[in-house]
Amino acid sequence: MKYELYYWPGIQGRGEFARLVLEDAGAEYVDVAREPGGMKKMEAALEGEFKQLLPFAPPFLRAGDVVLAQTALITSFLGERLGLAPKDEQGKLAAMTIAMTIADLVGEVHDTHHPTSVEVRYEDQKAAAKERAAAFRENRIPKFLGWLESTLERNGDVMVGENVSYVDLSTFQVVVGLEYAFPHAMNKVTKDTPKLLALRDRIAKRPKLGAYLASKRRIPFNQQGIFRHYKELDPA
Ligand SMILES: N[C@@H](CCC(=O)N[C@@H](CS)C(=O)NCC(=O)O)C(=O)O
Repeated sequence: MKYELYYWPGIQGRGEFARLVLEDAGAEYVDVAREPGGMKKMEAALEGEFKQLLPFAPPFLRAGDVVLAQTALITSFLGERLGLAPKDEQGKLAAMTIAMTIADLVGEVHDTHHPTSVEVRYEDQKAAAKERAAAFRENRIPKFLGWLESTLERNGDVMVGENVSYVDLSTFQVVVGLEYAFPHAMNKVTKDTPKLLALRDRIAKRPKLGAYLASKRRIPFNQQGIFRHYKELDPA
């Protein structure tokens, strides 16, 4: 099976959550929009090329005859197929629940730099962004990270079940993304999340994932993605 991932070519963004599962599992995949002519293929899909589904927005995935979208669903689908998901019903549902909560967190990260409108650039909504980011730093980062830490404390060394799953990879990504975007705010909070930091470090050292993170395939964080660093949104 050769998977086709469709996502914006210049950013990690939400597509990265899917890339991490594919890379950690050593799956064969094409990052379609990063290939020559790939943007046109992605646009065609967004205009209705696939009979199975009209995706609203990237990321979306084609796996043979199957097409699906929504980051949490894509990672769960891939995790279950590629041996990176719990096998029992409660475990599968717990994993999906955590993945969807991480998707909520990612949405809130996005809204710190785009609080008013998705279409308008950050520079034109800076005042609202400052207010939104302050509330995010003060209340939401501690609440979300505290919850991720408690989930780990309850379960052990991984987020769900006994083995590393796609949820651990997504947890890694959201932690490193937040550390890039909000280093000062994160410094305050991660003193109280030792298990989360240990998980981050263990995931980064996984052989296939570590090789991916060190490769050119891993797009560096930048100011077009979801996790952006603006000094004024993360004062010391
Ligand atoms: N809930 C969706 C959100 C998808 C989404 O917002 N994708 C962004 C890129 S990260 C996009 O291209 N949005 C275009 C739009 O919303 O018009 C998910 O988690 O995958």
